[in-house]
Amino acid sequence: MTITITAFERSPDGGKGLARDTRVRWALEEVRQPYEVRFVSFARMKAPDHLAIHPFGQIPTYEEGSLSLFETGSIVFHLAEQHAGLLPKDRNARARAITWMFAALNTVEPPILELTTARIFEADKPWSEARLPLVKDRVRSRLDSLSAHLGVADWLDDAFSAGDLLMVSVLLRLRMSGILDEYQNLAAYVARGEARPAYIRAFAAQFAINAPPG
Ligand code: GTB
Repeated sequence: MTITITAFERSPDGGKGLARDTRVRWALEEVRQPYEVRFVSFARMKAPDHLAIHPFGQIPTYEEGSLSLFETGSIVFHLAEQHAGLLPKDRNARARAITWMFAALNTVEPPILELTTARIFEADKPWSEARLPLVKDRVRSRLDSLSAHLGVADWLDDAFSAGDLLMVSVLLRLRMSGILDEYQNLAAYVARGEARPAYIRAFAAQFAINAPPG
């Protein structure tokens, strides 16, 4: 059955892979599932036909036959359940990998999103300069713990899993801020994720659409 995802008609990041369709593309590549992409404009995202599959009017979405999903965590989990390659077979290892998926989205991603908001959307506010160090420290607090857990390991829990896919995707957003490079093992962890052939294919696919001309 054909899988169709949605992505920005033109991503504001110009192909840096920061929009959330990249993590879904990455998961699809890890499990070797072909997919099609329906590109949507910001206006189209708020139109009734898109709202019918994404109540919050966002990308990405996932359609496969009569199933339509939104939320990258749910989409990656669905793929990991349906196909081998993203979740271990052992029951406990599988539960731990799922725990890391939640940790990436519920514990690590929120302060990173807050930093993006502070750096980009609130930069012109009179209180922005005073607030930024507090926001950065909340990110560092999460990274201190994550870095201590990872130590010298390659992945969060033995073999690469959907937990790593989401964690790397979340951490990637920090690169521009310079904070990721304060943590040598986390910077290497992200680079390890980006070096996976499946990530390289996913990145190239979104880059081909979003790269600035020339
Ligand atoms: N929790 C949801 C999920 O994980 O699926 C969040 C989905 C989401 O935030 N989607 C964003 C969106 O559709 C795109 S990724 N925004 C439009 C809207 O809300 O109206 C967020 C994003 C946007 C732009 C960049 N960028 O240019 O760097 C990076 C990330």
